[in-house]
Amino acid sequence: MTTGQSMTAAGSSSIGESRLDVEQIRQDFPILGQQVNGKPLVYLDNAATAQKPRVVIDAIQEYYQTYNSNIHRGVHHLSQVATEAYEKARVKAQRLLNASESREIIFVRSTTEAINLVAQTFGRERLQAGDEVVVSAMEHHSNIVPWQMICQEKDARLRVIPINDKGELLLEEYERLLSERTRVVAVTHISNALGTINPIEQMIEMAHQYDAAVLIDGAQGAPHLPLDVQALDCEFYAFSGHKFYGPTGVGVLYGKGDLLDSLPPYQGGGEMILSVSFEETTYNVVPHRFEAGTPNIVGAIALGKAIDYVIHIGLERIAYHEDELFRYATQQLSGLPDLTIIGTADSKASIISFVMDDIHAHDVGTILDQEGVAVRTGHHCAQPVMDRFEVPATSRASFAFYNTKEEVDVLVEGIGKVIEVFK
Ligand code: 7TS
Repeated sequence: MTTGQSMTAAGSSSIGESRLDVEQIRQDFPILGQQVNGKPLVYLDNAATAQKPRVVIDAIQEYYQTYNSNIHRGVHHLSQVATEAYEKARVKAQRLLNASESREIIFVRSTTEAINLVAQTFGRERLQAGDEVVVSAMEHHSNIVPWQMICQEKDARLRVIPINDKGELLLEEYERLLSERTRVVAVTHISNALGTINPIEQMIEMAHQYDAAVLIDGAQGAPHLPLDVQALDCEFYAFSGHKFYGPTGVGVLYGKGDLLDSLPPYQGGGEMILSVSFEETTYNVVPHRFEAGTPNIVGAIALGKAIDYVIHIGLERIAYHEDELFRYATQQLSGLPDLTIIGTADSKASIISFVMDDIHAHDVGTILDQEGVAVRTGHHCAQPVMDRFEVPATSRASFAFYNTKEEVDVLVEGIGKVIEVFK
């Protein structure tokens, strides 16, 4: 943890110690102050999308009010200002991930698009019949289906790392799956349905022994853990802006520079070309080769502001606070009758999925909503996880750095009401 540093996280006041001043931070998120169903909002659906600090909201308004313009093509003033802001955001993402060059950052629509991009470029070019792609049994659908699609097309095989009853990957099974046929390992950093933090460093090293490329789905990882893609040595790392306190419609794909240079384009159009004629088109350099058409300019700029905001608070302090909340919530929920936590890995992030005896998750969610508590219910786009644990759905509370222990108490009281209603 960072200690003893005087930081002015979240606005103007000095925190002056390693703990977060959560009440101060909450002032930066206008949405958190509202009431839902006559109760103060308790927002515990951060794994689906996180709330936005005022600096992000203001950046969006400022862009449209003062310098809305297309980028990389105008000599006029507004275009230059917008281009500079967009490219600055790329450098912010580079620093967040500790990528060695800014061209290794590609702005995409979301994690989903990032994974499709890799499957349709790297996968399309490198996979041959009989090759294998390894994913895990705890992947979000967006890290399964794009691989399934390209495997079908190439007559390649999708292999799946199984998980144990705690929701941990079985590393000895992973080792057995790896071979000279493995071209890609695509695995999530943190499971959105179970909260498991996977040992990706070790998994990347194991994959590299077979020269397989590794894509890390960082949709849940990037907002909650400090990252260093150079130390990790993964080929690709993907995350979504909207789970990182930024806007929807923008995300980041990191790829190793030399590898990106060697890949064909994903989509064709403006911006990704150097020259076009009906006889021949030459493609632009990385990252522009992968950013066809007018991108989400304001999205990238506002994501840059979110990155500044998060870095200012400090991902280590965020991880520490969220871990405290997670431990407290786990302890409180474990004491409740008729409630079972799904996903009890030794290494977990601040995501708690649970089921209640004879009560459907949607009923849990509806009653909690009456108390102002927002949780997600359903299969969380991870149906294989539901199958593995033989449940149709779970209720899921997922925490961010602006959540408090008092909010955990409201959740626990709300679940008490659920029990009252159904027993
Ligand atoms: N990967 C993981 C691990 C995710 O949790 C999600 C979204 C995605 C990929 C896809 O992200 P997107 O931004 O491209 O949609 N997870 C969730 C969730 O848990 N609830 O809603 C969306």
